[in-house]
Amino acid sequence: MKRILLIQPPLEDFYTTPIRLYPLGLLYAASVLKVMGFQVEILDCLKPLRKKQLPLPQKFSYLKQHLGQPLFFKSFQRFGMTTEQVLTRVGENCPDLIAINSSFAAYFSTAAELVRELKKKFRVPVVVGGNQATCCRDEIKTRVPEIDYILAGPAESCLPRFIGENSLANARQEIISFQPLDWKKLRPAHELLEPSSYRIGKKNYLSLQASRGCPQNCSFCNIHLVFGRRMDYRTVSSVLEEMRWNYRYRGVRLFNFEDDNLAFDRGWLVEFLEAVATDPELERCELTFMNGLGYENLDGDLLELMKRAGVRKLDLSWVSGNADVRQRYHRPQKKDEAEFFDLLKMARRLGFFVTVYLILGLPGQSREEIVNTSEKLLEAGVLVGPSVFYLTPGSELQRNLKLPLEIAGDWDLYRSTAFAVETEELRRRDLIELFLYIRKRNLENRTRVFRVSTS
Ligand code: B12
Ligand code: SF4
Repeated sequence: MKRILLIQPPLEDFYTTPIRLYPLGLLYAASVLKVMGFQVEILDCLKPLRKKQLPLPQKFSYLKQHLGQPLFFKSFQRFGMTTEQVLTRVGENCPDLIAINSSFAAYFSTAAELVRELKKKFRVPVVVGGNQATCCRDEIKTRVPEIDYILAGPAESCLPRFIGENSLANARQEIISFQPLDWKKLRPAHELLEPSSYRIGKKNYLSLQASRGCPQNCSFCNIHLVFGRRMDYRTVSSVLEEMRWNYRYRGVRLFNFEDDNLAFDRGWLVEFLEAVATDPELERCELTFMNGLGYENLDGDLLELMKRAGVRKLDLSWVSGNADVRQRYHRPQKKDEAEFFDLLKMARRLGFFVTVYLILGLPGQSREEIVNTSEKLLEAGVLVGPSVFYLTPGSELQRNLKLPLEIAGDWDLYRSTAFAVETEELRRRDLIELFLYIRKRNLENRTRVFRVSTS
């Protein structure tokens, strides 16, 4: 066993977010395999991000009347390579093992179709891992028996075990142990990607993680199934080393943190931001936290420090403006509404471009609450990020919500664009209207928000 090809599969949806498709999980998997002596390559099927319009799947036919209307999605699309292109690239690579990332329930059917085609054409074992593989391992086995192995959990633990149990290493590889590796001591294998393929505007970017795990219990979240409930931070120096190396050798100028709760330990964050702010080499770099930062530990001092460290945009998740709803879904409760708005005011004064994310359609949320909250936020000079509620496999809500099997059992519907989960208060029509309403109001406010934030 020598060559392993890691694949980020194509996806099919009404939209995607091109600036966040960095295959970080696969780069960690690649790093583990490299440490174990394998020859590894990455095939990112989302690069280049070609789009092809597809016929609207029958199961989304209820959206047909809305497609193409202003501010709504235009059409259902395939993003990335065609299956034929993937098969050609795999054929050229001649791998001994193919390992596919499956992060999303919503896109599992595309990944599954790819596996079936790969298995028809090549006599090569296929392994699948990632968030979706972890949360739905047994179900995947039943649904797609063509997959040879489904590996649950972080690559740092499941891959060494898998290699050991299946005797996949060859005699020349000096593997002393098949024990889990410490993710904090690994650096994701950024070098396997072409830097110029990952750009935001004119800047090369990358995504990275400084911490894993989250002690909160938000009912709609399933992250603990992969990374656990304990915060586990890297040392500040190792994060800086990763940043400097990529700055120097790959021209990276924007570092996007995909941590789930980076601001949990305020002390760590202060130390990190101070180190970036005073590092001569990283002086002109930008930091983003597109997966959102917890606002509970943020304050004026920290915001000023963030500014000095090259943060310009803030993505904050408030979920709902109704404290009862936040409590019902176990959101952190340390800051009340007044304190949250004070924070927004400070952030705006310092010139940050702020987006506050709301979920639309949690059971218990009402139309009035969402409209009032959105208006308050727009009044405070921030943009509103509308995130239509979707199910995540293995989350408390997904397990406990009483939904018809046509919804609960159909992973294709585990995406916000499906507007799949209707509640007593909010039917599908309401969700679509609210989504469009927020987009329209954002647009009306965008110029004002941008002007203030850059002045
Ligand atoms: C960045 C991100 C995105 C990016 C895309 C990332 C990509 N490369 O494809 C964007 C912004 C586009 C995105 C979109 C969506 N996302 Co998202 N996203 C994330 C996020 C925040 C970080 C991913 C990441 O880099 N993690 C860090 C890496 C290191 O972790 P990891 O990927 O899990 O990898 C580890 C293990 O899983 C494993 N592993 C991973 N791959 C492999 C492969 C093999 C072979 C093996 C053995 C192991 C292995 O080892 C890795 C290292 O330990 C995750 C949450 C999270 N913390 O993971 C959600 C997450 C993946 N997203 C999720 C969802 C649902 C979505 C949406 C579908 C939601 C929606 N709006 O409908 C949208 C789709 C929108 C669209 N049309 O594009 C869910 C998926 C849940 C599920 N199982 O279905 C997650 C888990 C968040 C959540 N709990 O809600 N997302
Ligand atoms: S949503 Fe964020 S804060 Fe809540 S449990 Fe998940 S990772 Fe933690």
